[in-house]
Amino acid sequence: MANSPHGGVLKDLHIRDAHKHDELLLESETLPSIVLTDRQLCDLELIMNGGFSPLEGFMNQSDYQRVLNELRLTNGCLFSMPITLDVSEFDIKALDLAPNKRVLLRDPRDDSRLAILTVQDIYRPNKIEEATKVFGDNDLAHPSVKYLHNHVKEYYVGGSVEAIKAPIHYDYIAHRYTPTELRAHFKKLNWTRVVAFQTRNPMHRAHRELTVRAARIRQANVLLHPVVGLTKPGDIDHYTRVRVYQALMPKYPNGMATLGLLPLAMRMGGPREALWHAIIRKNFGASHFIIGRDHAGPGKNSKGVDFYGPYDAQALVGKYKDELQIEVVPFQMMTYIPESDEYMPIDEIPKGTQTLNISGTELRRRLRGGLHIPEWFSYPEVVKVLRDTHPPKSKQGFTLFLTGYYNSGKDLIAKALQVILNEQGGRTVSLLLGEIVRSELSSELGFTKKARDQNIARIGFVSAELTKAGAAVIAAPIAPYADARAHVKQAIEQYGGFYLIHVNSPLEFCISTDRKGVYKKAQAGEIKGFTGIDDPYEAPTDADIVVDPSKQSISEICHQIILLLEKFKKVLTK
Ligand code: PPS
Repeated sequence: MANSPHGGVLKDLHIRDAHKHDELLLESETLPSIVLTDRQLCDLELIMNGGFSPLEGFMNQSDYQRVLNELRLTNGCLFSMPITLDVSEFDIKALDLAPNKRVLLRDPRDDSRLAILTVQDIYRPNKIEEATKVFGDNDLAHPSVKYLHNHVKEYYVGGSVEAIKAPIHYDYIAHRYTPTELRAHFKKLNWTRVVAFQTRNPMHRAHRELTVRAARIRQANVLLHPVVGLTKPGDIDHYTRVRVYQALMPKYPNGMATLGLLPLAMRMGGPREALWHAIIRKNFGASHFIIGRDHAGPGKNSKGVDFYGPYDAQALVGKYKDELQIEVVPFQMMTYIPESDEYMPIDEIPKGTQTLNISGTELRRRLRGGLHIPEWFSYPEVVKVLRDTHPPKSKQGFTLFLTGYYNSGKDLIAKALQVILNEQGGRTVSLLLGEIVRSELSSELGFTKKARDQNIARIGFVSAELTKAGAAVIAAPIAPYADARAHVKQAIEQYGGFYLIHVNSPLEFCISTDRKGVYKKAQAGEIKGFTGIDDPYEAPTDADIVVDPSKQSISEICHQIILLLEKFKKVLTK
């Protein structure tokens, strides 16, 4: 038998409301609608499938206030996280929201109709109070405090929901279970004791050892229950993580573990979040829940101090142990002992024993550099998944962005570089000359600042996409404005290298060698707003290299650029 749900009854609203599905759908056509945010969507999915039982909707003011003050709903049931539907004053007026009104909730991804909310009340939260009580601090370094102040709208709408349909997912569907489905799964497998493991990170050998150890101690099976909704900004994307979990599953003894994905929007709320996680796992049927070091920790505050103590979460959940009715399995950090080739919780290791550890930062460094990751730390199958999505610098794409006056020689350099990189091989090479972009992408644009910025933004977008795909991009527009160049740099650097090359030929040189007579026309006023003549050029102050074709040969310049690429490990050597 799976563990009983929080509050005694699993609030699977899909089952409860199935008989009136057609009625709700018909009614929804007549209702005003709220298009949910990504976070509200995650919350609604778990309200509707019973993951947040005993909730049957978004919290009204009295539930909200009591959760803030006492970690309880008004009915006395333990609940640690406010689950609220935020709207703006404009929404309230435009949708004519008021108590007893009904409103349709739509999926932001495909606009589909998910649920009907009956408004109970509309209230204005005190965000500072919420931040302080829920997260312990009103510090914007906390991702949820930042979200609260920067994204959450000014009013909350409380009310119950009736379910029309669950949000559709296209990824890893076989691993997505509702609480009802997971309970049926446990029943089918004859699992009665299930220890759930929460994670938002890739799992390595330490995690496998920890979960197996927990299972052994409690004679239980293991539910890997990673979050695939919203996690901490900057985390490894869930696609990669789920492939990691899939690679890890065969490392468990056959039949010991199940992988289920949880579409939760985490709040990184440390102790309160741990309590909430335990409640959710109870709803999913788990009898045990692992809480390790720094559970759901957001890291450091603006003073450089951790928001929560490493074992605060264990302490808070421990306090409610009796009424929670899901047994918490606390763990200290698992540490590797090379001598016996095993992992042990750090508090159980005898003093003086040699131990090894690879931190998250060190792992990222090794991935970036394509450096060795030992088998005692992770499984080759897991490392392969991570290396595929985190290629070392040498395998990432890059963009060489040449900026300079018309006829400065930037096109000659760009074309020569294309040949050199093609000869080198290993990457596709894309050449985005100013005139090609102007005819293929920006033919309707002129040469005002706005139009030029738009043109450069398009080059930035295409270059970023190509860089993401591992290509070498050589872009050579005039790009006279520093802010537009900075935006391109920012767009590309998320995916690979960006190198700014200032082709700094003096204007006189550009004019005197202009065989096509374009400058003459500009000087005669036949072309208006021509860069260098009657339009500005902001010379970069942040170029990686400054070259000058009036003094250097194209070969010399290309060699200088190749040496720069080599320094950043962008030249693929055999
Ligand atoms: S920008 O500012 O980066 O968007 O300019 P770019 O896309 O590189 O386009 C410059 C080419 O268009 C021709 N041209 C002009 N350039 C500058 N100012 C004005 N008013 C202008 N009108 C036309 C110019 O010949 C550039 O050619 P290439 O060969 O690409 O440098």
